[in-house]
Amino acid sequence: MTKNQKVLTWLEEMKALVKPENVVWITGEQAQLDELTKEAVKTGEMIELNQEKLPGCYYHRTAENDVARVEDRTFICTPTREEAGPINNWIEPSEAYAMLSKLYDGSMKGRTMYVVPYIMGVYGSPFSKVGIELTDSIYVVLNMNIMTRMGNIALDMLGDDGDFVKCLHSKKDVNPDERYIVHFPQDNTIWSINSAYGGNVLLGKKCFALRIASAMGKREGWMAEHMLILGVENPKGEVKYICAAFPSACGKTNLAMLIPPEYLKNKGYKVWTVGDDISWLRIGEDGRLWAMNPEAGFFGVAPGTSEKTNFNALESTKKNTIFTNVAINNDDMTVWWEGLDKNPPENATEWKGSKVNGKEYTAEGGKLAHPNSRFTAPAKNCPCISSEFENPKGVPISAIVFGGRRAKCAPLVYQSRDWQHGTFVGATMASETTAAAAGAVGVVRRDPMAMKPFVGYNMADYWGHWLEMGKKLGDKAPKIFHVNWFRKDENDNFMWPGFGDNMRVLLWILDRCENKVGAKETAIGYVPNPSDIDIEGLDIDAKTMEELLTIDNKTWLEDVEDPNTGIKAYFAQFGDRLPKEMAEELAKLEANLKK
Ligand code: GTP
Ligand code: SPV
Ligand code: MN
Repeated sequence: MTKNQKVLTWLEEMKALVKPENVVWITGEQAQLDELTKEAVKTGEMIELNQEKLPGCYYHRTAENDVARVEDRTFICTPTREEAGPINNWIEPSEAYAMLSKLYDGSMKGRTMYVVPYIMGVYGSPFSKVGIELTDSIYVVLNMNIMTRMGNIALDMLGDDGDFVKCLHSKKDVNPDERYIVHFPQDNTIWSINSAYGGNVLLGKKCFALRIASAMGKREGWMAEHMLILGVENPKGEVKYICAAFPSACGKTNLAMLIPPEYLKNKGYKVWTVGDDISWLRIGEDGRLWAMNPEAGFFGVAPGTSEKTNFNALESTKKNTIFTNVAINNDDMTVWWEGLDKNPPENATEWKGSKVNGKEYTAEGGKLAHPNSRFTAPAKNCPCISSEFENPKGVPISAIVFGGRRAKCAPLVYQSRDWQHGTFVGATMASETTAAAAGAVGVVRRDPMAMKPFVGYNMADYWGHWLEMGKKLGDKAPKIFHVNWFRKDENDNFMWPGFGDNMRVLLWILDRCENKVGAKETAIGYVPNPSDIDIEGLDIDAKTMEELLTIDNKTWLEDVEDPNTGIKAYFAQFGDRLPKEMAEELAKLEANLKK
């Protein structure tokens, strides 16, 4: 398959450890994928869906204890604890290898080990990188085929002497007490064991393209970010690109594929999707920041996805898609989830596998689909996929947008004063937790740049890297903004309609980038004059709009000073590794708020 000695040596070592019955190289050829799909259907690992209504679509159910990322079992094993930093779990590397080797010993006995070579990025781009994942799961192979460019194409790009990220995955017996997702940034190595859920096992995604790649980016002068990439086309046909970082299940896929409101569509505005989750960013020859999407598919949240909220995502799932932990409509073997429509199937199988009357079950408050149920869909299925999706150079970025789920505090949108302040805005982001990770949902926590669970080194050094990149970019740096689609009123209702109407905010952002519109200077940055956000055709009154854009200095001061959740306390844990620029910005914010 390959003459690359580094690959062959590593493979022999791993085989000796996990002791598989067979080894199968994944070529990427359709015939092989079809065979594997057949086998998975035979063993029950996958369920065939209605091939007329959903051609090429299959269903997979994970273990009940294995439905989300496990942040408390995720480790960054740098040589010293300080390199991993205070917000990452850490084990000394040799200790981690020793502990895990015991778990992996014979973990593939009686099983087949699939060797999955894959590219993050497009074939031949100097920005792309190769990984090889060893796995005992057909589900992983079939998902990797959607999410990456997989098979011989990757070995070809690797060549006889290329380096690659070494990924070892064994679902073993899916024992949650011995589940580990472990990264060795110095060795470009990832070891994942005892899980079969997406983010824990599709090792090209969060493990490589964010945790390992963020460490590579720091060493090599680029950035790996938890960001969607979209293009906004104006009526003149000019396209401007935006990157946006929101925490897991906070609206990246939705924003990346948004459909503009009718009145803007009629004027000729369009949105194009380049990526929905991860950006690799570099400074181009022109000195601007360029972004590329290293993935080939979407691993999207199903609940809440409907024709109304995200038509393009729904369309993307109509063929060659794998659904995980949604509900099945047994009448016609199609899928259903909360928010798809108001008609839960009567003859349903809920995500855990019980047959239920879906109407009664949901009426009693039961959830047919797991809140973190997902679809894995090829990006090429997306009706609004950008013509630049496979451009090996990526796209030039005009604006970076941070955002979170904040019922209070953060306004609909504001702009930072400059890159340094923008870095501070990203570093101090907070958001309510979601079902994308195991643990409590709805608790506000700091999630800097939406990278809390994904940074592969010390978060303080990562902020330093952001500041470095800003210095290199100088006046060509993208402008940095913060948005919040999730502000709630006293009755717990979202105040902003969100989804397609977020386009109204994007237009303000792009106008600011081109100095076409004014703004109000506040303690936290520039906020729109309410009349500058176009609310034509929206059922929203001027008072609500005011409210959405109000900065309450008292609430903000609490956000700075709260001894448990405040920015000050958060920064303190980084000690003198905190860049002085961040301390400066904090002092400035505090002074502004007290004015
Ligand atoms: P990951 O794949 O976990 O990284 O999530 P994501 O950031 O791509 O989030 P996604 O777009 O899948 O949205 C998650 C949930 O938020 C879904 O249930 C959406 O329906 C909901 N959502 C997305 N955008 C909006 C919005 O503008 N307003 C409101 N109220 N809800 C939204
Ligand atoms: C996220 O949790 O941010 C995801 C899904 O995009 S996972 O691949 O599980 O990380
Ligand atoms: Mn994500």
